[in-house]
Amino acid sequence: MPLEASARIVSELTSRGYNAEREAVTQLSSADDPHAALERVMEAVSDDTLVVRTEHVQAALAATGSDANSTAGGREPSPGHDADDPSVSTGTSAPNPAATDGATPVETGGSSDAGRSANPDLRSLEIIGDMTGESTGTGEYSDFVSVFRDRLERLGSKLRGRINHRPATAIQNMPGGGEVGMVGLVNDIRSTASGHWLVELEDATGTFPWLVMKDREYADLVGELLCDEVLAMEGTLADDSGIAFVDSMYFPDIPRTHEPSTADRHVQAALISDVHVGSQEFMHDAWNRFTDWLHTKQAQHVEYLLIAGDMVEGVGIYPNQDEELDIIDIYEQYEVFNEYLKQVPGDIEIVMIPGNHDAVRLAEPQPGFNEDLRTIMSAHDPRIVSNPSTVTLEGVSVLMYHGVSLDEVIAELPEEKASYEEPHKAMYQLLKKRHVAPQFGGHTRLAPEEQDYLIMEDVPDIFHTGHVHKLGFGKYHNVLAINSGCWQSQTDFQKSVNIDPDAGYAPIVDLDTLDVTVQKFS
Ligand code: D5M
Ligand code: FE
Ligand code: ZN
Repeated sequence: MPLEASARIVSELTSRGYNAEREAVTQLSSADDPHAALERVMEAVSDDTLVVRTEHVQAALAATGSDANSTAGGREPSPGHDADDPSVSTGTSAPNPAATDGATPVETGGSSDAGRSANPDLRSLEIIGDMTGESTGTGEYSDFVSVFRDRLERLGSKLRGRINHRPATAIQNMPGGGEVGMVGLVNDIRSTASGHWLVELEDATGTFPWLVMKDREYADLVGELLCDEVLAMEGTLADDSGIAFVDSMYFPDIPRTHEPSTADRHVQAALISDVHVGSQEFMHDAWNRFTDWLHTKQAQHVEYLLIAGDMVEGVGIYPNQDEELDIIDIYEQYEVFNEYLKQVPGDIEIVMIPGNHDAVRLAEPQPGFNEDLRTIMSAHDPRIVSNPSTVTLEGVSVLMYHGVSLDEVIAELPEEKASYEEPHKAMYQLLKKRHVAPQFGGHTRLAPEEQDYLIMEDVPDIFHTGHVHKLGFGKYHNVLAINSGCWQSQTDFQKSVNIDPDAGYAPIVDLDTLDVTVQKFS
């Protein structure tokens, strides 16, 4: 009964426009007459209430004297729990005895679902790099100059200490035959008639060509290069000083010694993306199962939900997309998305960034949603930030980026280094380049700003992307890379190009260990 009763309460609350804390739902479903209790709470809460909280339920139950045990705070003491701590769960029995997780619940014979373990005081959530409202770009040539100068300066500083480097113009004037080094942006990559590679690097003073011989160990790395990424090269100048032969190549990269931070307690985050509400292929059944699961004991440690873009299907994103739309009005898509968000327990913190299907500018960095859309999506009070942004959860930094550049990395790099089947490997490449979307002028549209918001200045503990609709995760130099799948079944376009999406999965990360488990809802 608990899960079913809770699910009924949740759907009753959402149909009336309310979101609810897990514990509030637990208490309602445990009442002698849940329906009557719900009605009393509805009468008691004020019109502008968005989230029905435990206090509301306790106050309503206490006010009617239905709760014989009520204490001054209207709280019902529960065996085995600290009744003075309002955050400690009073929901005690697991709905499914098979679904225990080690923390044996106290069996009271009463009913509950989630049995919230969260103490909101233990939570911390900080946002870094949200550029919403900070956009200064005008699209003028000077902005392009500034953004690339900033990129070269900041990523270059990660390389300059590692080699003895010179500016491009100084290298041209050095005597032939000497050892030389340079830090620059990749300006051009060409193969020569004899099968060697010519990589042109650019810095603030000019450009210089570097020749990678096909039989050298570094030849393999040329296949990983993308235009406009920052790297360093060392080599030997030709006799006429017009070119240098590469001996070593360096990427900004994640230090191998990187030790990720972890949370001080057992707490989890669900990482998802690509919900695509409004598409005929949006999998509402899987979503409902996911949000029902979040209300269960098994999910009691899930206190954060991160959504990495493509909340809705949008309109006019691809040719003929309208033929597969279930909801044709973009605002209505967000309104319905908001209804689905309400099903998420009200005591889970939600952070979201936009993706290429969302109603914000397409060029990256994408600012967070505007006021109108924030108002539409306000029921669960999510934190809405730019794409990309970094959110630090109890010390664990998560770089969230929608992932449009992954298409490009996968298209340009050899299969074994990046593929749709192993999207996390494409993410490794971005980590190595310390930039979420290095290449300018390709598939990924970039908006020039005074500073380059797409740089990974600090090493994240977790890198979370979506977009390619494939689930994959792994570690690169101890950074956990997760691409989170989607909630949309295969579209006609995906069928035509043989993309088989991983739909209806939720990867769950233990923030205390960075271990991942995948929950399947499809
Ligand atoms: O992207 C979902 C994935 O499918 C991503 O890898 C791009 C690709 N995709 C989907 N539709 C198209 C069209 N029409 N052209 C090119 N690539 C496409 P999403 O952002 O959800 O559309
Ligand atoms: Fe998507
Ligand atoms: Zn996308």
